[in-house]
Amino acid sequence: MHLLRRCQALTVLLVMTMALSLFGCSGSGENATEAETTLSPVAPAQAVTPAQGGLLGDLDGDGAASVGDAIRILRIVVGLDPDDECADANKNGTTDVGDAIKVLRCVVGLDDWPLGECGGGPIEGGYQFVTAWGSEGSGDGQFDNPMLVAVDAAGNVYVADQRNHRVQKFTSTGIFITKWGSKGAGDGQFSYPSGVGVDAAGNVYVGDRLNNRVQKFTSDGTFITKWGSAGSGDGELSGPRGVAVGPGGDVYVVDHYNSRIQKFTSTGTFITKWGSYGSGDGQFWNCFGVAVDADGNVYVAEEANHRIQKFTGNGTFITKWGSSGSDDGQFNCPAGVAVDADGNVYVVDVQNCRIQKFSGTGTFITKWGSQGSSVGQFSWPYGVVVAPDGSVYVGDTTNSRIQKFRPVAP
Ligand SMILES: [Ca+2]
Ligand SMILES: [Ca+2]
Repeated sequence: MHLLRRCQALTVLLVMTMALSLFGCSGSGENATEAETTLSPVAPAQAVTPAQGGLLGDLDGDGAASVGDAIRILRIVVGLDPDDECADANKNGTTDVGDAIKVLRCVVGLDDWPLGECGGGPIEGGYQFVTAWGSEGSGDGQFDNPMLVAVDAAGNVYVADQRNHRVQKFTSTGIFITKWGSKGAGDGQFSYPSGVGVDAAGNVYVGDRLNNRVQKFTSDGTFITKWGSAGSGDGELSGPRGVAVGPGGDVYVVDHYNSRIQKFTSTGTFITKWGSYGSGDGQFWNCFGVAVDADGNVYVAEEANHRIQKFTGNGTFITKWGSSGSDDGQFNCPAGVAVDADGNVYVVDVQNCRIQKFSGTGTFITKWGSQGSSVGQFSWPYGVVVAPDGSVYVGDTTNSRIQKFRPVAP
């Protein structure tokens, strides 16, 4: 993104905003503008203390609405300033032109000020709710059964939007960037995609579940290659679920109905496999999510065995933890699994409607979440991923939304 282009976009947005505010329009903020879809991601905030909170739309913190606040919002929209959770004046979950319009309406007295509180989201288990986005539907930013999620090195979030047969890409604050896919078996089409993984270069791998294949795309959704077909031979797949990329670029695929993990090169050449149906060490029962740590160790979540298994990158069993239940360290159908830069493991405990966090050897650290639709609550969540800055994104499946949390100091 060139500075000139940003400045031009900023000027256009400013003129548009002023015009809309003068005519008393209220921006819906539902549709991403061209500026939003092309802006480059901003560096995620390294928040380590709980947000103190403030007033929505008051970007300079002086307790009043001003034109300066609106300009600050527009600078965020076009990528000149990092995002601020107090920017979402119209409360639609993203920073957009509508927020600047909302503030300007307050400046000229068309709307009442203040617009509400920002920041200071509920804290549970050492994690603070930051934001949520999405609702049920098929429009941009809407979901139908969102499953597993992934994040790239820049902090962008990818969602396997299963029943919409597509992948959606968002900024770290939930601004819609792009989408790709439709129902079908052609290149770039999907049949109930369930898993998504991203490599260090930003390429996106999708577990195309009922097409029994993996598809690889660029970070903006351009088809690169595909591999797999229905079966149980090497390189064949049966209902692939989770997909994860190791530190060397190899791709691990949860071969759900074959009860095994398959490992491929980044272009789909079969390397190795392990697992069989069962409950012993190295066996799987309804394996679902997979994650790889910085050392190349592989973590697999199994819904029906209610456990996490840890392997070397070539499938040698290391350890396991978990059993059926709702106590700390127990699971009721774990699905998504993720690992952070320090090697901590995060598990979506689907029917307990919570996230549990463990050390890399399975020692329970913390948990958060309960069943419901309020912020910080979940309804049959499936996906979890940790961004480079430690933010945790959860695919809150039955609530048709993504929720973002951040670790906070006590
Ligand atoms: Ca202000
Ligand atoms: Ca907004």
